[in-house]
Amino acid sequence: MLIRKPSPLTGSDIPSSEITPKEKWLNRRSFLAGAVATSATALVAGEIGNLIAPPTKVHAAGKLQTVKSPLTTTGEELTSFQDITHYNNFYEFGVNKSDPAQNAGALPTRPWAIKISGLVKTPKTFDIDDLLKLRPLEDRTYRFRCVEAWSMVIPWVGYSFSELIKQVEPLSSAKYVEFTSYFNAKIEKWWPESTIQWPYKEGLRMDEAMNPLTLLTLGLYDDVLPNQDGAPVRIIVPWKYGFKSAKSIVGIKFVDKQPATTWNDMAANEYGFYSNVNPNVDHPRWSQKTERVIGKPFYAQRRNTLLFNGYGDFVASMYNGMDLRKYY
Ligand SMILES: Nc1nc2c(c(=O)[nH]1)N[C@H]1C(S)=C(S)[C@@H](COP(=O)(O)O)O[C@H]1N2
Ligand SMILES: [Mo]
Repeated sequence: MLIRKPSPLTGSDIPSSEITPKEKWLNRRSFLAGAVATSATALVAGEIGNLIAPPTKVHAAGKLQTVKSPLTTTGEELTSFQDITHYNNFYEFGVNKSDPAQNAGALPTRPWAIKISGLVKTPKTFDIDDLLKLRPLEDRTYRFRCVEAWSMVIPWVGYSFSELIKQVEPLSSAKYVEFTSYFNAKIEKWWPESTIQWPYKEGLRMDEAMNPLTLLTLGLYDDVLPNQDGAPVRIIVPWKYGFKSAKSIVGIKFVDKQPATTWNDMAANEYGFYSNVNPNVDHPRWSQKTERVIGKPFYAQRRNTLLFNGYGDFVASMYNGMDLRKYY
């Protein structure tokens, strides 16, 4: 992405770790591989659509009790916990990929309130511990594609954001949702390393926010979110580039106009509001046709990027009639 120093595209990559995920995840993976092999839907799109229904209980090996979501992406190797937590973008804690792991320990994740306001019938402020109890927590593995053309496969924990939206009853005038990340210049003292206007802000159109794939994310690998991944709560929108997924959210506001968003403000010609993953629309400074899979050996890293990150069956209809070159 566009930053002052150093450019993430000119070699600040840290070597990806080869550390093996915990044994339980290997077990889960082989369980899933079996389930997929016997599933009639296994070949849908070749990539995703491998839905396993109904949700089944999985072993509570971590701190959070989760159920397997029918909306999980299967058949792809999970990125290791080590890579997911040591190769991050969280510019409040520094612009290098290894900075958040080092610095985000400073983030105070309790107490934590999320204020929901704007065009809703019942504005509410939720305590994070109530959000954790609001709905059964699901293990939802999604492919994650950063606009910088790298990707991971991450076993997130959470539930559909629509479940939270229902709690506040949006008015019909609510057309967009705006997310605001936590910002404290004294705590996140690395903020001057980029030219971002803090706090970090992101937004979705109402139908995108309501789409069942949009995940209110409270954990990963069956545990609470590590600070560097946006503790204690973030949003994950798996068919969009990673920067749409605001971390450490403190504010959710329902509005009638498309909200200003951080990267769009920084460089509108490079980062659109929609930012749907699209191999046919290149970033002005690099191709989006392929991506580097973090954690794979260098000779196996490149893979083709899929339109909507492979989630087209679930989301493409929201963009019917829209020119995706214009609304990038
Ligand atoms: N508050 C905040 N949210 C953020 C960012 C950030 O710098 N600050 N970076 C974004 C970008 S560019 C990406 S790719 C993802 C990275 O999430 P991860 O580190 O958990 O992989 O978070 C997004 N959300
Ligand atoms: Mo990103």
